[in-house]
Amino acid sequence: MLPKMTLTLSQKSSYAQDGFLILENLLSENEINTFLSSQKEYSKDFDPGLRFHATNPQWDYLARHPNTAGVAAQLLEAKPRIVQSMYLPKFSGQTKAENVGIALHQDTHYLPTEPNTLMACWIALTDTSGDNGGLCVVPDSHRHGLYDTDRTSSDEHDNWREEYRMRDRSGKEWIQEFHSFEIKDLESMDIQKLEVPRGAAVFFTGMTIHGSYANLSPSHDRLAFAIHYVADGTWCTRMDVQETILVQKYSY
Ligand SMILES: O=C(O)CCC(=O)C(=O)O
Repeated sequence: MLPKMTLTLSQKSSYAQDGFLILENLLSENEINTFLSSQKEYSKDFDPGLRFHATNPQWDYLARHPNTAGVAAQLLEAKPRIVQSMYLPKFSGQTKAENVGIALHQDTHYLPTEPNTLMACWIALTDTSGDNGGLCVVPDSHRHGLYDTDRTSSDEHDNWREEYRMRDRSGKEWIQEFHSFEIKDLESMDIQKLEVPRGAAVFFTGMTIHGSYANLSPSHDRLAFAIHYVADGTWCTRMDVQETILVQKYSY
């Protein structure tokens, strides 16, 4: 395991200003290979859900790692709680339809929390860029509230609809429908296609607009793993991810 990174003041202020921060060499080659080979036992159709870190040691390892949860603690200035984790592979050599991207969005739209401390750590497990469906962000988009949206219409992006059970702090429950959307009036020149090398990660706030396009590369897989955290004491309104896991050991 690589030693825990300590963020500089300039890294923290760049995260606060831009809404995201890229850090290189978070994971070692050995850690990446161990994770990827552990995934080979699952079939393509296996759905791990959003809380596989609660039962799978390799997912748990990445979600609690000093350079993921430890950095999240420093950015949140609080002990982090793991909300959800996702393995996000987009294999090369596929058609656009087989390999669509995730429409640009703000995570807070899908995962309301109170207070809003939601943040993400998106780890590149291969070299990623705009050429293989890498992560895109809109710098400084996190300071303008939730943007207006339209139902997803482009064939570039996954199209879905899902109903979730919700519960607020007072115990009130309801069902809420969520669906994929496009952010209205987004200028393509505002979208930054990031180059994130294998072993590096992008940390971004729940309000930062981000997403991706299809991997149209004939030969370069885009493999990524994302973990969403909140600060200890935060309430997650969606019931399917309400059982968050506290990572005790990192100071901030
Ligand atoms: O990996 C992607 O393409 C997008 C990931 C994402 O939306 C997230 O981590 O919240």
